[in-house]
Amino acid sequence: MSCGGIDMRLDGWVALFLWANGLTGFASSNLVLIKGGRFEMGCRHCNLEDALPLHQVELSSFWMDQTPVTNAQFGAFVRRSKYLTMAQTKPNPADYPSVQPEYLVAGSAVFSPPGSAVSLNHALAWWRYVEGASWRHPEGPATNIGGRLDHPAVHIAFPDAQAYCEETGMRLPTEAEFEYAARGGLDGKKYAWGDELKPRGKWAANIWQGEFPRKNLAEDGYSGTSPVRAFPSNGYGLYDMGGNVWQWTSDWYRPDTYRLDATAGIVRNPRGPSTSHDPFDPGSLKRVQRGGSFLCSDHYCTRYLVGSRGKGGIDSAGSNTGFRCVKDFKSDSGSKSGRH
Ligand SMILES: [Ca+2]
Repeated sequence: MSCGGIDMRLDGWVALFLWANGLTGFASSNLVLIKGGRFEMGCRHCNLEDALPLHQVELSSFWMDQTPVTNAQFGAFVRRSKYLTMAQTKPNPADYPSVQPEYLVAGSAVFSPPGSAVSLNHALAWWRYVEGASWRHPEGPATNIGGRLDHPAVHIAFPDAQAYCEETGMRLPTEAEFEYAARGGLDGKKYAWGDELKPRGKWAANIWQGEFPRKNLAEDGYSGTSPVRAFPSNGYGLYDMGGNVWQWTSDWYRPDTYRLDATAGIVRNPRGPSTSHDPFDPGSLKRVQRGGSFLCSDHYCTRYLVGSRGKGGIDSAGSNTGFRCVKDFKSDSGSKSGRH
């Protein structure tokens, strides 16, 4: 990958020229410059209370990873830093006083389709905690990422994503930045690519087809994760802003965030609430996740709807949890750290 300082600097200056001339969406290596502006945040199509009311948000310009962070990129980070993810680390008994120590083993949640129909109210029916599952071994110790280097890294907990972004001189996107970028310049549309789920009869994202969670028809070509550029980019040149994997944002999750923001008129560069609260799981600290995943379908989850919101406990992840990073736009910031 071309990431030498000179190449990156040239890319940066070209991007700046295009930005100055109103031409956004230019990719600087793996980064896309998202020109700041105002948009209507929230989802009128989702039937989800926490994604309402619609409200006006204004953002400064920023750079964003063109794709979710891939296994190849995460592997390079691990080689540089020797970082161990939370899934690779035995939980500390002091953090889980109600759990018997013998059950505290390193691992992560792996999607495991049940053999028969189950209630969609009980997610544990299709998730299994697998000892040894991690980004290197997505379905457990006997599996690996061979052939999946261009897929998103998964089993990434919030601190893991944060560590990667910091090491590469970046940060996680705010929830508002993610939605603004995902809309790709389209106003008030249902999806990152428009209003049709299957434009021109083709699947536009890696989601679930068939009876969830039992029957995965994989009509879009993928039953699990897909290469990060397998589906068309949105209007800003960003891939996988809906479907494939959930992606962390830096905002704490609260269901009333939009209600409070909407009282403030135009909200500028919101960074989310100062505390987390999920009334359905009050004991857990959660950050907002965006994008839905390959497990979302039109009758379950549907969080690939561009204005919908997801949430995840900061210390947990699964075989459909990934991330991407952003970076503040400054007049000299076209040259990235060169570590992507
Ligand atoms: Ca699929």
